[in-house]
Amino acid sequence: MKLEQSFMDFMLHHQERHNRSYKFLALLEAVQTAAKYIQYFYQTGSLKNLMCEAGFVNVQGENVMKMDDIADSIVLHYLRRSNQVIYAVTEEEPDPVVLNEEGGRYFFYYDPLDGSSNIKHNLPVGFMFAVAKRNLEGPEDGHLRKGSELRAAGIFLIPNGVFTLALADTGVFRFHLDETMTYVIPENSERLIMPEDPKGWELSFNASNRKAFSGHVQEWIEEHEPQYSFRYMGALAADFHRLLSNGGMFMYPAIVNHPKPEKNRPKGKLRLLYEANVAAFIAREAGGTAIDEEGNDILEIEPESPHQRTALYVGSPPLVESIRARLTL
Ligand code: FDP
Repeated sequence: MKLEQSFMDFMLHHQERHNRSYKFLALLEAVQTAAKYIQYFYQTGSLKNLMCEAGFVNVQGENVMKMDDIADSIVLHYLRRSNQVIYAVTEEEPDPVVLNEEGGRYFFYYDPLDGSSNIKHNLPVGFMFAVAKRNLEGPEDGHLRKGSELRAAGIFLIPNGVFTLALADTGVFRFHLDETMTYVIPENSERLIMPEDPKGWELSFNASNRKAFSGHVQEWIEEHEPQYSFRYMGALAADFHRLLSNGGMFMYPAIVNHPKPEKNRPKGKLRLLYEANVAAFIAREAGGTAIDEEGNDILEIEPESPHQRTALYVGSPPLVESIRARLTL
């Protein structure tokens, strides 16, 4: 009989080895419980008529799906129960949700169900999150944290049952949901490092947008695309998941040449705090890197608002550096 190590056991040992508090464990216990409930609702959603629009739009003007709403309520419920979170920034609420201002230790930034267009097809979506810590030395001013100050970030791929977790200065680990609904780490798993060998590298972007990218980006794509396979699932959580294993680059460039100018997105589409930073932080811990349209490191962008958008180029350093050189010409 083969018994795998559970995620919580893995974390318990990690916290003990590094002399860390158990408060982070309490937070992650809440987070993984929420992910399992989301997984359950997602898997059974088609039978309960949940994979459709909820009938209202969110702060970003996007149609909210019933599953987005359910996933958000689940996450907020368990974060509140944990008592560990000062406030949470969620894609679904205009303002940060205050949870435990006095006693909380962490800031939690999340997208409860990234990749909404996949929902009605039952295709992969992701619960993406990032964690920063209260200032323990002095008074806490509650400002939004930049990516380089994060302590952890993770993606639950739903309904595939794979959980990727990056811990600051420690690395990236993958856990799989087993038959008992426990996240476990397969025996002899090593920390995940993006492959340096370009043989399996892939490019990932929405190809229908390519003529709307800047001239520099279009030129770069024309020069480089013949060397790589192209993959795009339409959910950052899923596309980035694949990229992390295979290497290459995921990009969602700024849209600056759209035939309908009102559809331009000069600041990019993805949200800095709970999409771009999550991918960038995980990439950093796996040996990768990430930049925005101006060539700035994603993790060094000082957030100005909870739902701030950014362009994103994330992946294997040689590819990201080569497009950085082009973007900063
Ligand atoms: P979605 O709009 O379906 O929620 O920012 C969210 C996101 O998905 C990402 O997950 C995904 O990478 C991107 O937007 C997809 O956008 P396009 O449909 O424009 O390709």
